[in-house]
Amino acid sequence: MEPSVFEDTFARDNLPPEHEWPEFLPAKPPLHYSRRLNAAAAFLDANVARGFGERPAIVTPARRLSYAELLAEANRVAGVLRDDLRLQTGSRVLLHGSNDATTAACWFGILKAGCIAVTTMPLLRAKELTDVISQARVCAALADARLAPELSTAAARCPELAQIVWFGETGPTDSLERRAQSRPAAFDNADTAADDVALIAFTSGTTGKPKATMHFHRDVLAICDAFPPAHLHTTPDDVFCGTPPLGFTFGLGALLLFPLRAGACAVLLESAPPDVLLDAIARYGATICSTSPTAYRAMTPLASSHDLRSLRTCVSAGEALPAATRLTWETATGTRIVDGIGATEMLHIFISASGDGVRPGATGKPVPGYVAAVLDEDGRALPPGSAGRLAVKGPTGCRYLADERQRQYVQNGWNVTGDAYLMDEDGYYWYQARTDDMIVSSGYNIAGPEVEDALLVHEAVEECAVVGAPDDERGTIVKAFVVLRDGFARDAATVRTLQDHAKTAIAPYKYPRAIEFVDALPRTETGKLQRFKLRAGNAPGGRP
Ligand code: 3UK
Repeated sequence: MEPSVFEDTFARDNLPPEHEWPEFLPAKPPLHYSRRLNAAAAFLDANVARGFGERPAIVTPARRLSYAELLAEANRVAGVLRDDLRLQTGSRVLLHGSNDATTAACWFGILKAGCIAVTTMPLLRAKELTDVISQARVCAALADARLAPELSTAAARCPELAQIVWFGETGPTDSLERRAQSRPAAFDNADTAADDVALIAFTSGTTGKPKATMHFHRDVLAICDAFPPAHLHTTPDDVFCGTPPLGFTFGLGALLLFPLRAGACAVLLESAPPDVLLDAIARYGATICSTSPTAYRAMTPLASSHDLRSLRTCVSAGEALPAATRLTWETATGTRIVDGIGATEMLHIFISASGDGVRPGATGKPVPGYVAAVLDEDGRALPPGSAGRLAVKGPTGCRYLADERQRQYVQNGWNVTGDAYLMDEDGYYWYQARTDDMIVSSGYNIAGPEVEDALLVHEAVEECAVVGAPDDERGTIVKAFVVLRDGFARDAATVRTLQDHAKTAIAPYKYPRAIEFVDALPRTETGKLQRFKLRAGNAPGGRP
């Protein structure tokens, strides 16, 4: 490793030992970076230096910041951290805000000051914030004043968190805005090493203690120079928008880092339910939209009443994109979806497909710079056509902060994501299920998402989730939780209709022997189905 500039060595000290790291593939241009690198400079200083100062960097319903303005704002935040709060380089700074311009400026300011950004989602509760603060040994926080109740409760339990600076209109007089005003618009960026930690991101973990993943300055650039050039063909005229929070690395990359790396414009929306997102696409002339499969399903019936002519490409990630969801969206809007699997451990997307390379139902092929394999239980590569454990390596990879689970995720240099996948003869990767979501019923292996895809094409089905449920006779049966569209009855006749439909759409042994109608499906804040809650029988609004 390159000598670190960090005065506070907590992050480097708590990296896993190097023999537990994944293999990092030799960086090829454009993924080769100099040994000293402050990633924030590549997004802000570099764009201003190349004459983009007056171009729009961030647009929100309330504000519009040019690259020069965003650079000045980030520099002032960096000044507050270094000269006002007197933070050492290497200090972990909690960033707790929604998708807005201040949160974005703070993110860059933290990196510029040589501190480590611990970005969190606004909906986290005191308990979750307490875990994050204590695990990452957070020293200071920059937080939206509207989120004060939960964060203050957490802070009271965390002596290591010595300073909180609030931002937003309702903030107190020593708000971040006030402090920043008295700092200069220029800042001498910390001379970080390319392999100094820039970011600690927590997994949205559906079960167990959240895992803190660490990412270096070079990783922050590597994700921008891998997936977007290969599949988005970004230009400075692009306008990005979407829903994932900046506290989720899907959102950080797709809504902030990808646009700014390209000198393009990031539209940030605090919350974007389907009609708001569709409005925003029309209003800001968005060209690239990133959100979840669920959101595409919800937006499809509304699409025709919005002007979406500016839209060029859509990105779907977080969960598998069913072929039916892709088809109905593409038919309704004339815009193609780029599906991509990413993970917090990998920082962003590593398998994807776009344009004529898309095979509906498959995720795609490894993004240039990454390689993938499907492994058996003993870590041997399986031949095409067999389902097994997905393994990847590339310029980014998993380094948990002091966590035993490092040895589960990284095996023989591979990042093992916990997904069951199949590779076909042409090298396309097909998602099956989370490894622990595979259903074994009467000796058959059944992937819940395949049954979900089959049900989703039926007109009565709005959303559904399929899990294994205990059964006296068969051990485990396939059970579907279904949210019906308006106008369909929650009765035995509908159950039978859906079962008959499934039997014709997929091999009959996979049909859901049990169907329960529910009002909604349990999801994480990042939009993922919480199948474990359904297995435990905790569906919201369930009616037997
Ligand atoms: C699942 C997918 C099928 C898969 C993420 C893009 O989701 C992200 O990160 P998380 O750590 O979850 C990782 C897990 O989510 N998954 C994500 N995308 C897909 N499954 N098809 C997909 N397209 O189980 C994976 O292991 O929350 C996504 C960018 C950054 C991210 N952090």
